[in-house]
Amino acid sequence: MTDAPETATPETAATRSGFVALLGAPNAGKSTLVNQLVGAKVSIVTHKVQTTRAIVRGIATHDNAQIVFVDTPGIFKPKRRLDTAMVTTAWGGAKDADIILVLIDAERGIRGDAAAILERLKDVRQPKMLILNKVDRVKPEALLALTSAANELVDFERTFMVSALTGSGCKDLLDFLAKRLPLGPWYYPEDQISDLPMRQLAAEITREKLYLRLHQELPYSSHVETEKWEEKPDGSVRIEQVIYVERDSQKKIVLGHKGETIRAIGQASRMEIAGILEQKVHLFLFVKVRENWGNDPERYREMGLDFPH
Ligand SMILES: Nc1nc2c(ncn2[C@@H]2O[C@H](COP(=O)(O)OP(=O)(O)OP(=O)(O)O)[C@@H](O)[C@H]2O)c(=O)[nH]1
Ligand SMILES: [Mg+2]
Repeated sequence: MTDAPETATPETAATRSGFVALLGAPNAGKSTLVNQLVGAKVSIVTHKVQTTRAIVRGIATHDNAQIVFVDTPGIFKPKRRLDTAMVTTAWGGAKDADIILVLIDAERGIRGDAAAILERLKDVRQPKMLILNKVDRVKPEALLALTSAANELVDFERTFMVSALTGSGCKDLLDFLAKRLPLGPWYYPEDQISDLPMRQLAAEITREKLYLRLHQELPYSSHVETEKWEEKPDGSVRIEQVIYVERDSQKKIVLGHKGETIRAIGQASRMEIAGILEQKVHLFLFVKVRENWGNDPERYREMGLDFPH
């Protein structure tokens, strides 16, 4: 009974792979955690709610596993059409996942949006892990109380306590996921860390700078698209982006006094894009008023969202 044919080569038998979706209320730290686990910035982060608008996949390899993290928009009670598209997209991202990580901001606890998410998770069949994030901000006693309260509501397989910001607890999570995912070949080339095209990541980076710079409702009324991407013979790249806003008064705010605001946004964005590309970047930002962009199907297509009718 020797020399039986192997059904798989040792390499393929050893590899694991799968999709791990992160769900949670806005601002729970999903994008920060994806960036921390991938080890590079693939998804933009701000202190404001509703930063992530569409699905962003960040890819990590750990031990013999390729873990595809699916960053989703925060889940909340939608009001506008764009909100509905974001929330539908978030739940959709969970549908195809092998494992779901449910993020709770440990400082906020189970309130409002987080409570509603836990309620709806009862109907989700995939294995679910509870991730208490921002543990750098709370006392251990509070974490234990939160763990038991959440586990009473939902049948979590495991609970992890992490700080996406400092990286605390993140290696344990990666170790666990790398073993927990099913056997199978990798989905992406070994060195790929994101599935977002560079044009889109560049638009996201500008949107991040806009969020960081502007206040109140303005960020939510704006949208950024990369319109031109031209590689120059001298090795530099010329990028043109349009910032869409809804009203003329908003355009004035984005431009700022003598164009100061847009210049600062452009400079911060250009520096970050250049750092990623390792290339000299000439970035040109234009502001356009498009009153009803929040109801324009074409804008949704650009963002990778379905248009809710
Ligand atoms: N102190 C602390 N802050 C954190 C941690 N993780 C994330 N944050 C902060 O929380 C804020 C929101 O982080 P994001 O990663 O954008 O949150 P998100 O869940 O992706 O938010 P949406 O995309 O709006 O749904 C940012 O200011 C982060 O720096 C953490 O572990 N500790
Ligand atoms: Mg996010």
